[in-house]
Amino acid sequence: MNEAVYSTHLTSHISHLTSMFPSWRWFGPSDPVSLQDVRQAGATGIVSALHHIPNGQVWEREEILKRKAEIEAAGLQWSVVESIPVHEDIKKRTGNFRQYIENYKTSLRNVGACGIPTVCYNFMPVLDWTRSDLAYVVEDGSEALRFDMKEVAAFDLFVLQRENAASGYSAAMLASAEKWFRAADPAEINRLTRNIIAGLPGSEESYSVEDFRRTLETYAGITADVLRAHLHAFVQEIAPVAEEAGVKLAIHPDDPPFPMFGLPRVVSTAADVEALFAAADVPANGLCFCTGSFGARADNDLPDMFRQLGHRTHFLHLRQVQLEPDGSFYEANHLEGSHDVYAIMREIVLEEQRRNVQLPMRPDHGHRMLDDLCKAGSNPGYTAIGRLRGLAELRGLELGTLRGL
Ligand code: DNO
Repeated sequence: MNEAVYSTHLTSHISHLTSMFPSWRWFGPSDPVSLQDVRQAGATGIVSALHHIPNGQVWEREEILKRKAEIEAAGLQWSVVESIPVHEDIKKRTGNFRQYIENYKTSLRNVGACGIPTVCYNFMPVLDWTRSDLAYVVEDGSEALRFDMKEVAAFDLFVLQRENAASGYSAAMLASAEKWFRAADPAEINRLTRNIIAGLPGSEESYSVEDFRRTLETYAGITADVLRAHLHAFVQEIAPVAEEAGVKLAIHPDDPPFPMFGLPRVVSTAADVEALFAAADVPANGLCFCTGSFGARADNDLPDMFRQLGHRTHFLHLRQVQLEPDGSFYEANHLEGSHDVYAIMREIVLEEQRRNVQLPMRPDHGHRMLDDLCKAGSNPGYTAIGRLRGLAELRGLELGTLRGL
């Protein structure tokens, strides 16, 4: 056998060729997945946020440094803040929005001063990401997250009873939503309601049906154009501060990337992102390229989008969705689903070489599988083993892609 096999040469060759910065979302000390688990999964970067700080308040340096020290004590590096949440007042430009923008700038300066290079955020009104089923059993027995259009429509029409809701759905969708609702028992309806409005992991908001209805009303008159103008005005203020603080901003796309419950969406397509880049033309004004979020629209061609938007992409969320004809989707294994993962990976690797950067990448979500199926208290989408599988598969694909260039 060739002597080289026994030397470290091969391993160092491999790590030299790995271009992404393998990262992992960690919700902080209460996360059932420990930092040691993360190391064993093969990630070296941590994506984390100070969830205990109320939305809108300043992240003080002391608090940031405390979390950073904890991460570093485990031999890991805090690669990305996900997220500093954007207060609803900023999205609507009402109430205390001026103060909240000032606080946001201070937080960015503090994050930069503490040496964390990237901050992810989103501009989705009212709800962060949305799913209807958190335990959709796929054919191998593992559980995936699912967005079922007829169930979401049933919630909208019959639980929320939103005025004019029916005008947002096709006749066929109205019929299947009604059929589903008539057959569903109260426990199912309750579960669906909670899944949609009680707040998924990482969301900063949680509502009762009554609160949700009231909050939706506060968006009356906020059309897509108005929300877009508010986003651009916000980014025009914070991007120069981020630039100066040495922080790269990475906006997370809408998940899913289409209007829901009458709320507009403005970060769903390449055109939306191009307009945002143009609104504040500095490198710090960038994107979190989330393949699963953009990928929930059949008309988003992901490799094409990456070719177009990669130059300002500062963070990667990699996962796959399986699309269905009525607009529903579920989260497929990381290398399966409706999009060509190899073609996307190729664009990523080429862009990283062009820019000579290692983009932080986290395997976004994963199925609940194996031992995790027996554990209580895991965060939907954020179990250890499903993400470990995703990370391993993605890193293998990356290495193969690099070697094959
Ligand atoms: C879901 C996540 C989102 C994301 C925020 C970013 O799994 O990708 O909650 O963190 O939208 O601000």
